[in-house]
Amino acid sequence: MQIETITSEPYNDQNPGTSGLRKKVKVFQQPGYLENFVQSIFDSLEDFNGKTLVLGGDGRYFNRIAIQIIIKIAAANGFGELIIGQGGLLSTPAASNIIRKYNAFGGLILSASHNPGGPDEDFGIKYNAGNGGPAPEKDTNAFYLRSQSIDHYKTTNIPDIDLDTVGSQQIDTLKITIIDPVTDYAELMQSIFDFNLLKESISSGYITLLFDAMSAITGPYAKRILIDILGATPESVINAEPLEDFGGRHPDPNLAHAHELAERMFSADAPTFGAASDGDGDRNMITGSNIFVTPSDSLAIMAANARLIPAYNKGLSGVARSMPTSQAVDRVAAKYNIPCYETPTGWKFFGNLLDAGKITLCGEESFGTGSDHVREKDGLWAILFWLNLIAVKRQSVADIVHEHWEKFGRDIYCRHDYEAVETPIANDIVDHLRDLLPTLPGQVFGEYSVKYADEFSYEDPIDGSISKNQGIRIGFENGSRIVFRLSGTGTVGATLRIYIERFEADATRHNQDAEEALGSLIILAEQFCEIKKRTGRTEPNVKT
Ligand code: VG1
Ligand code: CO
Repeated sequence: MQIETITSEPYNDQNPGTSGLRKKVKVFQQPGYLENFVQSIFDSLEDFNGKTLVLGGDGRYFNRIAIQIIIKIAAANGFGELIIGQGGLLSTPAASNIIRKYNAFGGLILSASHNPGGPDEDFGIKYNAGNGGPAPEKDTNAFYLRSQSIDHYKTTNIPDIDLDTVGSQQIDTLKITIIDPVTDYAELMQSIFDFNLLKESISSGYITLLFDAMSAITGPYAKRILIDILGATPESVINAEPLEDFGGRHPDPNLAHAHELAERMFSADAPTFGAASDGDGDRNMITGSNIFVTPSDSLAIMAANARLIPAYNKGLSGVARSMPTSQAVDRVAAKYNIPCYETPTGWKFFGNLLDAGKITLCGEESFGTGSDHVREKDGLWAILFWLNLIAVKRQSVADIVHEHWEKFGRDIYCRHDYEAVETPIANDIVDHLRDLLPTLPGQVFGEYSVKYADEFSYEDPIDGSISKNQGIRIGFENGSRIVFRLSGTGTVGATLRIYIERFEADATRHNQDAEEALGSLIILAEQFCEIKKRTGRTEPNVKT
C-alpha cells in the first residue's frame, strides 16, 4: 500500500451542526472537500493506529463514492480494520450497535437523515466515538478548527473495494470486512423485546401493521425483522427499497411527508398500528388506527410503561428529553421518582448521561426516541417497543394514549417550521427575541403571564462542559411554553423552529385539536418573533 500526501486548500464552512456536517451534494463534490473533512476528523483524534473504524451510510446519492474515498483515507491514516455495511449501507442505530459490539475505535456515518437526496440534494457525514454515539461538541469543534487550516490529506493507491460481497480481505496491514447490515441489529432487537409474543400477536391478527420505510435505509431492516422474523405480511412494509433519491421525497416521518401511510391510517380499514422511519433509520413516527402519537407523548408513554418490556423490566434509572420536547415525560419521571434531564437539541447531548448510567430512556420532539441499548436514537426499536406494548396491554394505540392522558394530563403540543428563511432575516429575528427577553417576565398576555424568558444554556452533569445559545424559551405561570431555535441540520438559508405547548389536566378537554387548543399561544409566538411580518410568509412550511 503506497501512501500519498495530497496538497489541498481549506474550506471555511465545515462546521458540523446538530448532527454532523450536512451540505448539498454539489458542495461535497468540490475537489478535496470530503477528503479535507475526513482528514480533519482523523487529525483531531488520537491513538487509532491499527484499530477498527466502522463505515456505512443511508444509501443516498454519493454514498458509494464517498465510501471508496474514505476507505483510502482511513487506510492511509493507519486504521487496522474497516467494518463496512454491505452495499455501503448501515442505518444510524445499526452503525452505533456495530461500533459498540465489535469494540471499534469509532465510525463514520454517511447521512443527511431526513433531508432529501439526489445530485441536487443533500449529503452528510458524522463521526461517532467508541461508545457508539455522535462525537461530543468538544470534538466537533476540534474537527471544524482543524478544517480551517488543513493543507493536505493522506490517501492510498489501493483499488476500489467490492462493497457488495460479504466477507473479509486483507490489503497489507489493513483488513476490510463487509458485513450484512441487518443481522447484528436484528439480534439486538431480539434481546430487548418479547419476539414470541409479537409473533403470536401478529399471526393471530390481533396486531395488523403498516410500516413506511420511505424508500430509505430501514427497508431491509423492516423486511427482515417485521416480515421474515415476526411474520407480518409482505404488504406490511411499503417503500421498502432504499433509493438514492428516496423516490424524490423527503424521508421525514411525519404526517406531511409520510402521506401514503397517513392516508391509510386515517381511513376506515386502517391497520391497528402504523409507523415510519427516516432516511437513516433513527427517527420514528407512531400512529394507530385513526390516531397520531406526538413524539413527546410517545416518549412519556414509553417511559411510563417501560417495565412491561423485557429489557426494561427492572425500571428506568432516569430519563432525558431535549429542551424543546414537551414536559410530558417530566410528569412520568416525577410520578415514578426517577431523575429527568433536560438537554439541548441533538443526540450527542444524551451520550454522557447514557454512558454514566444516569438515564435509560431519552427522546426528542423531532420523532426521535432511544435507550441505553445504543447511543443513537432508534426508529425500528421505538416501533418494536410500541408493538410490544400493544401486545402486552392488549389495548389499541388510541386507548393507550387516552389512558395515559387521563393519568398524567395532556401536554398539548405543536411545532411550526419556517424553512429556507434568508439567513440575515433569521438572525435578526433571533437578535430581536434576545433583546425582548429581559422585558418579558411579569408581563401578562391574556391568560398567559410570563414566568421566565431566557436563552437555554446546558451544563453537562458528567463532564461539566457548557453549551450556550441552545434556544430561546418563554415560559408562563401555567406551565405553557414557547421555544424558538434555528435548525442546525438545514442546508439552505436558515430554518426557524417554533415549539409550543400547553398543559391540560381536564380529561374532558383532552380530545381537542392541537392547533386549535394552542391558537392563542401561536398568535403570541408571532407577536414575539414576527416571522410572518418579517418574511411576508403566511404559514409555516411544516406543522408537526
Ligand atoms: C433536527 C431535530 C433534532 C435532531 C436532529 C438530527 O435538528 O430538531 O431534534 O436531533 O435534527 O436528527 P435541527 O437542528 O434541525 O432542529 V436526524 O434524524 O436529522 O439525524
Ligand atoms: Co435521522
